[in-house]
Amino acid sequence: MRVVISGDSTLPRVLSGIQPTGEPHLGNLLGALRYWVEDQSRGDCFYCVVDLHGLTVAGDASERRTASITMATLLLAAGLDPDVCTLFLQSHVPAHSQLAWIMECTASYGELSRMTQFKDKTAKGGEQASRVGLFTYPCLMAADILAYDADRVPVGDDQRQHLELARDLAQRFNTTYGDTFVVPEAAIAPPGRGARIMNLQDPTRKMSKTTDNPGGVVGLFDSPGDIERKIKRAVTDTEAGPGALRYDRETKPGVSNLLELLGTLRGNDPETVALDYTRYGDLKADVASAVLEVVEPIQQRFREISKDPDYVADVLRSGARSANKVASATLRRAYRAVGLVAAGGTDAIRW
Ligand code: AQP
Repeated sequence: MRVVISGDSTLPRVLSGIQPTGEPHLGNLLGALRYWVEDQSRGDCFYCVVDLHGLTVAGDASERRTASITMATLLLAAGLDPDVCTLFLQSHVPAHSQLAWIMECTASYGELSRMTQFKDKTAKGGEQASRVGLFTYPCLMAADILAYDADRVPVGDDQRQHLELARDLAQRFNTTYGDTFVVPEAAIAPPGRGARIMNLQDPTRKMSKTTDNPGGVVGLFDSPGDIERKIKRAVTDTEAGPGALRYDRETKPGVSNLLELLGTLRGNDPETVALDYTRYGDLKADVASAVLEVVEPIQQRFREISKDPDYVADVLRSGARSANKVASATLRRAYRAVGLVAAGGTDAIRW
C-alpha cells in the first residue's frame, strides 16, 4: 500500500539506520549494510546514522560526535553512493523526534514492555537504572521508518520485533485517524544467510557493538591479523570424525555460525558449504580469507574518504536537506490527522 508518493519516484522507498555506538562489525555488514548497498540502485533509499538512538546508553559527548562521523564515513566506504541514495544523521531531521511523540501516544505501555531487546538490556543493567529512552526507543524507530513512507526496511533479524511494532502502530494510527502512514515491510535476510551473525566466542548470542565479549566480534576496523586470530579462536565443539562438521544451529552453534558466515560471503547456503570440509581448521582458514576479501577494501576506502572530512560533511548536509523535505511533509500529515492546528493556520479557529 502506498498512501502518498513523495517526490516523483515510483521506486520502492527504503529506510534503514545504524547506531553510532561502538565499532561496526561483520554482523552489521552481512545482516544490513550489504543490503543497503544492493537496494540503493533499485529503490529510493534513505539511510541514517541513528545518533539519537545512541543516547539510550551512556557515552562521552566528544566520542559521540566522532563516532557519528566515523559511522557515516564507513557507510560511504562500504559502498553507499550519495548520488543515488540519501545519507544523513538522524538528529539533523527534527521530524524524527516530533513523530516519535505521536508514536508514543499511539503505542501502549504493555506492548513496549514486551520488547525483548528492552528486557535483555534491562536484565543486564537493572530496570531502575535504565533510561526511559531505552524503553521508548521502538517508538522513535517507528517514527524513523514511517516518516519516509518506507515500503522496505532492510534490517537484521534482531530488529524483527521492532519492525512488527512499527507496522502495528502505523495500522492503528491509520484506523483511528484515517490513512496517513505507509505500512512498511521488513526486509530480513533468509535464515542461514547473515540475518543473525553470532558472537564467535559465545555463538548463542548475536554479534553486537555493545558486547561484553569483544573477542568474538569481528570489527570492521580490526587489523587483518586480529580478524584472522579471532576467527581462528572461534568456539566450535569437540565432536570429531565423519559427519562432525555439519550445519545444525541448535546443537552446533559455533560451527554453524562459521558455515553461515562463509555461505553468506560466497552466496551459498551453509549446508552446501559444509560438504566441502572435514576439518574445523580448514573451514576457519577459508572463513578468514573470505572475510578479509570484503573487509580490507572497505578499510582502504575508509582511509581515503577520511582524508576529506569536508566531503563527508557535504554529503550529510545535502542528505539532511532531502530527508527533511520528505519527513516534515509526513509530520504535517500526521499532525493534521490527529487534530493539531497548523502553525499560522486559521482553519480550526472559526467557531
Ligand atoms: N549480529 C548481527 N547479525 C546480523 N545483523 C545484525 N545487525 C546488528 N547485529 C547483527 C543489524 O545491523 C543494523 C544496525 O544495528 P545496530 O546499530 O543496532 O547494531 P548492533 O550491533 O546491534 O549495535 P548495538 O549498539 O550493540 O545495539 P543493540 O545491542 O541494541 O543490538 C540493524 O539492521 C541490525 O539488525
